[in-house]
Amino acid sequence: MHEGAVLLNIKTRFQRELIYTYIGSILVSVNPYRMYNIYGTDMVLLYKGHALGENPPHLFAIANAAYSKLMDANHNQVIIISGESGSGKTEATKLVLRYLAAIQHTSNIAQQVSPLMESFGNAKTVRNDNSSRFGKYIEVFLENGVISGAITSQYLLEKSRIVFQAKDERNYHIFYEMLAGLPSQQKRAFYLQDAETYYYLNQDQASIFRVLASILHLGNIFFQRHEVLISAQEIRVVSELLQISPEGLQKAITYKVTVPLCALACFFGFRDAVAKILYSLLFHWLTEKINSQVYPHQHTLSISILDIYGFEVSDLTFNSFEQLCINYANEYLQFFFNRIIFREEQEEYSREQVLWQDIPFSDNQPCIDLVAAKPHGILRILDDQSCFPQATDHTFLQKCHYHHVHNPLYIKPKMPTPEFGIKHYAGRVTYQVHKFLDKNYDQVRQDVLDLFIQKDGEVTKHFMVILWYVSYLFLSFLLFRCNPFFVRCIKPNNLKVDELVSHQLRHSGILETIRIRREGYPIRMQFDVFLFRYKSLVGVHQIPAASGENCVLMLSKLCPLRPGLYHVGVTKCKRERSRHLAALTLQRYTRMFFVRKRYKEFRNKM
Ligand code: AOV
Ligand code: MG
Repeated sequence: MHEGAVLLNIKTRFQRELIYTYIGSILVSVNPYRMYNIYGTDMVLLYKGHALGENPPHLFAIANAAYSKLMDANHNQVIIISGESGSGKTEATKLVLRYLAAIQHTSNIAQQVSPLMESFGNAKTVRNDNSSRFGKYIEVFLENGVISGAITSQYLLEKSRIVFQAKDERNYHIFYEMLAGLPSQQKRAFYLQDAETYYYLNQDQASIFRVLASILHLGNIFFQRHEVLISAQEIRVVSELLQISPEGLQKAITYKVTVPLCALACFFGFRDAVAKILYSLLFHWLTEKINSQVYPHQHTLSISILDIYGFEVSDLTFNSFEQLCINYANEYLQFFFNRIIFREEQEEYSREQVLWQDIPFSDNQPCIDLVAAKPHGILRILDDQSCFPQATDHTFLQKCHYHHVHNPLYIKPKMPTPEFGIKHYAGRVTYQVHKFLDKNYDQVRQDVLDLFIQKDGEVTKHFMVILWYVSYLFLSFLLFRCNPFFVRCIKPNNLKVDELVSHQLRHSGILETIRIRREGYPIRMQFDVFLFRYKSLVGVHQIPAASGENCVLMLSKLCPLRPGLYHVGVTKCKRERSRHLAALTLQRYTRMFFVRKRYKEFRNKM
């Protein structure tokens, strides 16, 4: 078991149109970029009620395992789907939801939640035409095994996209959909009917369009040649759409442009901050609206699915505050993955009462600390600096350099460029500090909030509580409550399949998992399973009684045994890794033994 072998396996299977592979209990999914006929009712029935491993690897098997475990263990389950941008996380999320609905013939929650969430939260990027620009955590509640409702939480919507898109990227789908849809009466009627059927949103659509339209109008407010030439028309339209006072808006904007030093920058900053806050309020409101339609009567046990945006490492694009947040979320997910996999190993050993030594594993806690630990984590410094009126991106950067220059995971640029680097688990990323302070400050900008508070203080305050909950730490409390299943999505590249895939494998922690297993006891088999599997090799027809002694007896007939090469646990027989047999697992060993024996028989016959 090494990188090359894993890679070859995944590749061969992929070429045979088998996109799913298990590595231990982890499901690896390689995005085929075309729909195979593997998600129909026949497949649902095939996987329903069958344990992992009974059928070929499939996402449905994981969904079924989560369901069975919830029923058996009476414990919350979570399916954590990770992988680079465009690797298939969101599609996998929808398939899991589809499976859960199909096994009990209930309506598909995904069908109700996904289209709207994707319109407002997904956009075309260079990596994925339907890239999620927010993190999503869907809890599906079950009462006596039957779906009773769902709650969707969303995290860290990428707000900068509303006012700025990189080359070849687009704004959120909804803007184009609205513009394409509205002029055509027929299309609009169809959409309204659609929404009416599923969400009962028809009476609210006007306000949605009002906010969206006002965002577009806001973007068109310019001023020319350093003169305050904001058209009264624009002010009127925007304030009417937003139902705020035109004087308030005018005053706020004029105040901004009269600040002498940074008039232009301040003005645009303010304008964009209003647009961003408006959109995120809309997105929050929408999520709540969707939740209210499918809200469970009571919070019973749940199966949750986590689908966040993938790690973004690129030297070609500009990495800013958003990328730091996205990458931190992924870093945290990796931390969780390591802990769980390692803990599982540890628990298995102690359950089986097998002595073992500590196995080192690459822990990314130091990186988590660098980004977010109190008091000097980078995001902490940023929060701190955001409270000082004199602070700038430059002072923020200097503080980061000061506190972390000796941290091996921190990269201070050799030249005095306005950037810093972080060695993440998935690679090294350089962040440009330009606008870091503004972007962080945007989350809580009082001058922008004041605009809306005049109108309806209560509602706005309520929204702000949600907004402040930006929480890069959201993952911790949610995930540790549940029993996890992991799906690692991989994006193939037809030009450079191996290189690209091996990079993702290495950085996903899958190879690390294999290493940890190999360092300990890679092969563990239950006594009865072991005896059943190998009985014919020793010419026994009856399965011997399931005991450790019988396993050792059988093993000694199969291959030369030395004490220390194997361990007998409470329920399982384990083969220890030895220096000589490092790569030779028991399974392969006995297979070889078997083949040689057959070959001898064959030769004798000839
Ligand atoms: P992502 O969620 O992982 O990216 P998506 O789930 O949006 O990626 O997948 C990207 C595209 O790949 C989809 O639009 C489909 O065309 C295709 N695809 C994904 N999974 C499958 C599948 N199982 N079978 C067939 N086609 C598939 V991002 O949201 O960008 O991190 O932020
Ligand atoms: Mg996605």
